[in-house]
Amino acid sequence: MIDDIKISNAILRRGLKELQEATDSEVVIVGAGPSGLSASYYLAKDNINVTIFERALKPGGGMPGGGIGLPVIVVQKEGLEILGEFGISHQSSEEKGYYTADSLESTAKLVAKAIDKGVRIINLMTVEDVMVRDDQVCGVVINRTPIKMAELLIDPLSIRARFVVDATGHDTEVVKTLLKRKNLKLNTPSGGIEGEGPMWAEEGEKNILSDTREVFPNLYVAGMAATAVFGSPRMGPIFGGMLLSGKKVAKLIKERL
Ligand code: 48F
Repeated sequence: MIDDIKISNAILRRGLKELQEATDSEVVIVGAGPSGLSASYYLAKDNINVTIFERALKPGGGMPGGGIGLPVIVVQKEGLEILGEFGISHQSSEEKGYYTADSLESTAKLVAKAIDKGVRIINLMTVEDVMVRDDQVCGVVINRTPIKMAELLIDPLSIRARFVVDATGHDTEVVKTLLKRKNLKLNTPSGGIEGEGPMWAEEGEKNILSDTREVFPNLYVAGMAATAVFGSPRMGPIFGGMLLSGKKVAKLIKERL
């Protein structure tokens, strides 16, 4: 016999337990796009307790949509090792030196491998603020996405984290919330967000690894958030840099844990 109330309780027990466990994470990654997923995997592979908060219903960010909705991404030679790590198949394109992968397979495998390693992905959860103590980021403030969408006046919850990664893409949402607080400046030339440059894939992909770094004590940027914060050009549907940026931010954080 199947009992409706037991179904409810099974959901509540596990869902609330996961959320409660997330309140004390070693690393919180904001955004489950390619850079956030890659970062989470490489951290969790070394047994680090990682939570990703993703605003949308489904993880993947800009990856599943490929280019103009065709389910294909391009990866350059430097990114192939990461495709191999995730078991993502790729083809050599007729455009020599460019490789293509199925964007849906890529997203699915990034998500699956991250979860296999123990990453907690909590969807429909918007990070709306950061916690700062002694001039250091020490956590994030979360609220349910539908509550934010409906603009309801409902208070959020706080999550402690040793390190936070802004992997929110073009919008650099975490960094923006930090800059709303008085007297806080980033470790960038202007002290703020430099702003993304116009499309130039070669330059953007060249800069992404040096752009991936700590921008405020205990707050790192990865992926397009790193590009936007440091003022490098955007690069469209080439994803090697996003995956490498995730791996790099994981390495930087691991060195400090
Ligand atoms: O945009 P997104 O895919 O970021 P990324 O990892 O990758 C960028 C590429 O997809 C592409 C590109 C490649 O050259 O240019 O754009 O840098 O994923 C960002 C994720 O963050 C979520 C958002 O829903 C998306 O899934 N997100 C954004 N703001 C918040 C958030 C927030 N405040 N709280 C939680 N999640």
